Amino acid sequence: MSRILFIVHVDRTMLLSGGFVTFGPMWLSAVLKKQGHQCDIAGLNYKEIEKTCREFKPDILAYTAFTGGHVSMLKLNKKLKERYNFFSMFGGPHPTFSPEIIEEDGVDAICRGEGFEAMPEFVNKLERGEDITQVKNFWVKIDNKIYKNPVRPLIKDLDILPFPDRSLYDKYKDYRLARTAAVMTSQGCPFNCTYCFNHQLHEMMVKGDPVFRQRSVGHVMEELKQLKRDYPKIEYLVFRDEIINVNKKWVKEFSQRYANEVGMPFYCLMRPEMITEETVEDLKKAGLYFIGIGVESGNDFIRNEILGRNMSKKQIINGLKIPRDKNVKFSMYNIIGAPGETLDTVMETWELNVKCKPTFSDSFGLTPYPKTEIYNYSVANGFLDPKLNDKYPETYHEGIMLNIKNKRQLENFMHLLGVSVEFPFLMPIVKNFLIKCPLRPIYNIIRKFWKGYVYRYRIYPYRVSFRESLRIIYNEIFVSKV
Ligand code: B12
Ligand code: SF4
Repeated sequence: MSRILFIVHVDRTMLLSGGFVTFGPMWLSAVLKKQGHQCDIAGLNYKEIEKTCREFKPDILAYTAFTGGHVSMLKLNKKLKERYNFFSMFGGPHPTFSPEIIEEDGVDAICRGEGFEAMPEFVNKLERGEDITQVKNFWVKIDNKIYKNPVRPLIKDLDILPFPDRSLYDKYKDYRLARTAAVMTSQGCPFNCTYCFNHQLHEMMVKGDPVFRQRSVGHVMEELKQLKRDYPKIEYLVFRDEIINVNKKWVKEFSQRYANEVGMPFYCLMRPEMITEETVEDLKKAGLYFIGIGVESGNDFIRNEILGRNMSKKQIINGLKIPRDKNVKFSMYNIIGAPGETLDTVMETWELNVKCKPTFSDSFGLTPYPKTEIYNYSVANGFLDPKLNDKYPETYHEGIMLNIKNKRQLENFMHLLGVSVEFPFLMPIVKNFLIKCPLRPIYNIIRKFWKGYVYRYRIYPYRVSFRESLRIIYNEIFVSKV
């Protein structure tokens, strides 16, 4: 039996608003526990990890790293290595696409891609003192020599996996108090947007592997019934799947069974051109309360040629009209600061948002993650200096990464977009005056307050208590990195 301590970004106050759990460790913990190992979790905080190390005495520290967040993980791991004796392994999106982090001091192994089969195989071999240099998906460093292995095929049937181990987070009070929980019914996405990790993943995988896999409706229902039993406080579910409605037959069966067997309001994500009357009606009967919709840009060239979204403005407008007409709330997500972005193109994004009348409009700065198509394009066209590879922000809410004209004004616009979609009469003053003032930190605070307000009054189907909203606002301003 090995003792494995997962290290992830844990934002305690965000746990309260639900959905902010990391599925990699939860799912891996379930698989590992089934094979007799013990697992625990700690946030990215030296004191918390040290305390857990003293009490839990882990053999392995297992980090789930995103690009940007990996820098603090590497630093922390190095510091811990000076005091404790453990094997360190890194998995998640960053090592998957930037496996060269194995060269960093203190990193013993990295896992590329899926860990469901690879991690238990590696842990078992390590425990038994067997050869760990040939485990597929893993790169290992022994006496400064690096052993690189190819990736293995993806798991085809997700139903063979146990349910994610939610108890991993039980130690956090905010999590125990939460009224919202997150669920994942699928892995992967069949689309190829240039800024998303899915297209890199498709390229990396074994030829012929299915890109998108979804658990059976029955398997999901069993998990949700268990969740209701174990966490009776939960009133709202957030489906973290990239797109819930890829498979129409699945949606039909899910809608029917969910209404009878679970019957809780829920949030999910959809692509605009895939929204149909039938899907929304079916899902609404089941409990659909809020849809998150990526629109990304109102400019056709940026949206389709640069970001690879492949959808017309007309498809977006028609798609979003459906939830609006059926009284289902929805948010529009926008990307600001892509190559070619100008003060005119962001105005097109604002216009499209205003036309579609979302419940909430949010925006993010384009962050070209290593090895994505947009990264290569940005470097090749002088928008990004590849030497900045270690300078990724931990979050893409704060600023714009690329070198583009009028960057500061575009960042100001990004922070003021949500408010000016809600109150379109503000746009002349935003455009002609506010974005020109060097007040970005203030605009960022306005945006966070607005988000806090929307969360309190619109996003949740239940009345968010005063205490909960105070914690959410506090978190948005002082703590949140997600
Ligand atoms: C749900 C989600 C979120 C949620 C929850 C985040 C969280 N902490 O888990 C929210 C909305 C909060 C979020 C926020 C952010 N996200 Co996000 N998110 C996702 C999403 C859609 C699913 C992640 C997931 O749970 N997958 C399911 C699990 C099972 O897969 P997995 O995590 O990859 O784990 C598997 C393997 O990687 C491996 N593995 C994982 N950990 C480990 C550890 C070890 C030791 C081993 C051996 C193996 C291993 O095994 C697992 C099972 O196969 C992904 C896209 C995607 N499909 O993965 C983006 C994604 C991970 N997010 C991304 C980003 C950028 C962010 C933010 C930085 C955005 C921001 N706000 O600025 C923040 C960072 C939050 C943070 N620091 O935690 C990027 C990461 C890109 C990159 N190169 O790092 C992704 C890939 C999307 C994209 N843009 O392409 N996100
Ligand atoms: S639709 Fe969403 S999840 Fe799928 S490739 Fe595009 S951005 Fe990624």
